[in-house]
Amino acid sequence: MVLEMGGKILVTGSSGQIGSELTGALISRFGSSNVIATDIQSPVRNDCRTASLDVTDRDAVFSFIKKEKVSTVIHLAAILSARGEKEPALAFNVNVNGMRNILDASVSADVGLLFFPSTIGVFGAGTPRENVPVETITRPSTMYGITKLLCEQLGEYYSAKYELDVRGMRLPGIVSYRAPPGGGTTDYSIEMLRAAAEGRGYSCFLKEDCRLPMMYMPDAIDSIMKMLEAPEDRLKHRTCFNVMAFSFSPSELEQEIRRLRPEFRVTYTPDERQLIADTWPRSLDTSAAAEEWGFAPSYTLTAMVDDMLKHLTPVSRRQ
Ligand code: AKB
Repeated sequence: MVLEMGGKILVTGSSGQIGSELTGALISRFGSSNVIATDIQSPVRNDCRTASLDVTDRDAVFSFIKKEKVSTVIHLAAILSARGEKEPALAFNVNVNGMRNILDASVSADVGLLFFPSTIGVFGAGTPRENVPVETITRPSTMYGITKLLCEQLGEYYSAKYELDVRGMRLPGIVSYRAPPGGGTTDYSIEMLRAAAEGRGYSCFLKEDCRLPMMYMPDAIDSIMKMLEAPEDRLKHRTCFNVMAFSFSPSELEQEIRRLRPEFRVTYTPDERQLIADTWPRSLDTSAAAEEWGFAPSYTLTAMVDDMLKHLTPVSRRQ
């Protein structure tokens, strides 16, 4: 099933980094009366209906999806990598039990399409480092990676067993300026750009040469919309598409920022998040996403840094 005009679209985790922007894109494309934005606390927005929905509350998920006659679920509620290592039981509950509740409720209420983001966290120390193919060694060492790999597999299972079209892509670090990210390993990039825009120095929690796959938010939103609207018969994969726009290390980002802010300085004091990043690849093979649903990111690292600093710089500091 493809995302179509007219059906009700439920977004979980809609106050998060991706949700706060994807919800707006869904409203622009499908109309505000067709989108319901939810989060554990009711989201603050006035362009569509909002509600509080805890995805770990199975009864609440079942009754919400049924009562609202939801036809598509965009399931974004999740605990990310760094927070997941601090609170593994919470990560398991939200990421696995939350996904299972959404899957079962979707099957029982005849939802047609379910999207969830997977992650580069599904890879592990045994995965090749460069140009990683979709099918490769996936033995993650973090609770986040383990739970998201299970979500990929549950998505495949429910798609095969029930008439539920489950789709997902392995997102890299996403850089954006609207809602702050929460609890990820790639969050350093946004913190660094924010510090530079505000005229502060930055102490980075990853090593200066730790290259990771990344993408700018407009390309992430465009990719998710493209994937949702791709005809199902063109998809050979379902829940495990690799996507990324470029790779950079903290020191490469620092150099890019210095192009515009020559006075900007970073110190490097890696913490336990470096251990997570050490198990992730540096680059991915995105050809399956390009072939099957037209993945084509447009922002380069330079264009992203220009745009981020333009938006993040306080009006009082702009020249
Ligand atoms: C994280 O750092 O946990 C996320 C991710 C790469 O999935 N941004």
